[in-house]
Amino acid sequence: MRLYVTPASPWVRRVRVAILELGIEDRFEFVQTKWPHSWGTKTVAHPADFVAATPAQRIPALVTPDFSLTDSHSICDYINAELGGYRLLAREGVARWRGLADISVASAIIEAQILRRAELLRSERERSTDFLGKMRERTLRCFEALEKRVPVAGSAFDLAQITTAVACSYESWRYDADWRGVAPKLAAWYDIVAERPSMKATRPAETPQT
Ligand SMILES: N[C@@H](CCC(=O)N[C@@H](CS)C(=O)NCC(=O)O)C(=O)O
Repeated sequence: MRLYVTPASPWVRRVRVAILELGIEDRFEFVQTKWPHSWGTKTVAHPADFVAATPAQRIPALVTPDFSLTDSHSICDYINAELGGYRLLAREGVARWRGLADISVASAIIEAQILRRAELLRSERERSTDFLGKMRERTLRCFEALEKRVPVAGSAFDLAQITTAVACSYESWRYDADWRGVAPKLAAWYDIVAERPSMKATRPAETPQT
């Protein structure tokens, strides 16, 4: 299976960490993508195989022999159900819905982080400071919510924890450490899970430019 990636993307990272946690990396061919900074506002040119893989032209995208999946949610769902024996998210019941509740808040953070990034790639003249402020406020509000449900030490590093850890990491890497002030217990938890081999192997780095 072919997985389109870049080390800067938190959406890609949650998929890559999930794969590493399940020990199934030999099932994938990882294809590094390249992006110009103009991706934030313009449709950019991509190689034909990537265009064929995903009409959304976003990463992550997974091509299996039978179908293609064009976002991290469906890819994580596929990996968990078909390759992971539901070890990263319960198949049903309250554990599933609690997991998805946390995933939805952590994903709201990642979405705001990426929207903010796209806005910051515009020229200063074009940027909306209102929009940037709104995304930052949403991010901090969601960190505050996650602070009220910090994972118990030693509990399974599942999809909810993976998505949360990726959001924490991206915020410090791209922006600042203010989230640690609003979510100190979460920050202490993050410092522990950041040392997992799957997290260390996927530390963010800038995307190669076309
Ligand atoms: N909801 C999607 C979001 C994917 C996404 O926004 N990926 C970004 C990279 S972090 C991207 O490919 N952006 C390029 C673009 O929007 O043109 C997911 O879960 O995968």
